[in-house]
Amino acid sequence: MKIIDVVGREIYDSRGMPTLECTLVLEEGVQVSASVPSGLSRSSYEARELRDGGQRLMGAGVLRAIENLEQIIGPELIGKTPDLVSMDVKMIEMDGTPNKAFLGSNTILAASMAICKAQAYLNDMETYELIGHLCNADTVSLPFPMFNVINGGRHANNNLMIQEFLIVPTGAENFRHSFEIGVTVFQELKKILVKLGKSTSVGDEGGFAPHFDDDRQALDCIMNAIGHLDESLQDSVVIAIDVAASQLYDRATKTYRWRGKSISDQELIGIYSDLLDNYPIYSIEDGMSELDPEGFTALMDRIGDSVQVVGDDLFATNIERIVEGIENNRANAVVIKPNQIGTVSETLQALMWCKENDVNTIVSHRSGETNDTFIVDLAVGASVGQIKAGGCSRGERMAKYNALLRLEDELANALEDDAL
Ligand code: 2PG
Ligand code: MG
Repeated sequence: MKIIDVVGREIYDSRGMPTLECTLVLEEGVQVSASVPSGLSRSSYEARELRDGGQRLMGAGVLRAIENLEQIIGPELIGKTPDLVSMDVKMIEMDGTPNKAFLGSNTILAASMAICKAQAYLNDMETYELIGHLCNADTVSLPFPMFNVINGGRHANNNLMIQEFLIVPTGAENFRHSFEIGVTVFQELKKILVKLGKSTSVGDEGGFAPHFDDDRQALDCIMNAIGHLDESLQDSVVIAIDVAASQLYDRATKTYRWRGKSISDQELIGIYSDLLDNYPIYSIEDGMSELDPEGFTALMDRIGDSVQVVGDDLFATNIERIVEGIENNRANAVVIKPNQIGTVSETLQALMWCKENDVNTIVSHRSGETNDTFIVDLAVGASVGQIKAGGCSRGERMAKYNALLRLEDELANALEDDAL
């Protein structure tokens, strides 16, 4: 079945900002669509989104991306059978820049995700099955969810330094049980915030976003909420933070701005050590700036033996950066976001390298999302250990968690059928 048309559409993401949807029209009237997310605390190492500039939609329109999709990429795809790997290579070649700045990472990724879904459809597979197949995996598995319960930094209009406070139920029996634990903690946290007279409005990623005395008070509220769980579960719920420290970094003075003060690498690491002594934090993402790789190594030296030290902005899902960073002891885990690199195949290459080298990975949403659940297929198909897809609220975040719930049921049914 061949592609007969490639159509771009300007749609809007969860922040109400324009983003790109690509529809592939196949023979026999079949249509497959994919839409791309957009980050706010972006890394300078990410592939470049193409935006229109100018006055319309604050310069964020994607009409040029649509033009590239329909007039440059489209003619290459039309008349061919969807094939992710060769088509990604072709689009990278047509772009010709190191960071996809010519065609736009949003343009290329929207096409790449749609091609992946179309190829799965043609092979009578679910998208996660095709991804598993492309990763040479014999089995697929569900990830541990990292639920975002409090938003700070650039994802909220509050005074928190840390961008994301997440909880991870490690003692759950299955994904559905994890989700029940996540929802319970989220709802208990809401009651605690109400009692404290704090706002229960949510931030960009669906976690609560009130003002706090400081970041420790946010952690205290989370611990208090976890304390409302059944006693047998309380100790198995751990905390992760994404500091997104690139946002705090002053390039000129090589210091970090923390609660009105300028502090050094070592002082920031001291703050983390203190948090680790007081809270069950198992993972720190972007504890240092992407422009401070030595800071990452210092952090690894201090806590890397016992804590997941995660690089997100540092690596930008770029395999070369990941290899360099892991070899130089900058982190022991990697965030994977398809739109940081701009094609599905390059995302899979990064994931496979991590797997082969025993490096933990976390598949992640962006703060500006659509209802596309592609990252769920990616996490399950490539058997990625962890996924962060936001809080237990907001439709675009729930779309991912609900897709995981459905997939869990589907996989269980398939296992039962096999056993018969
Ligand atoms: C992050 C992401 C997603 P953004 O820093 O990990 O949570 O944020 O999409 O704004 O870059
Ligand atoms: Mg991050």
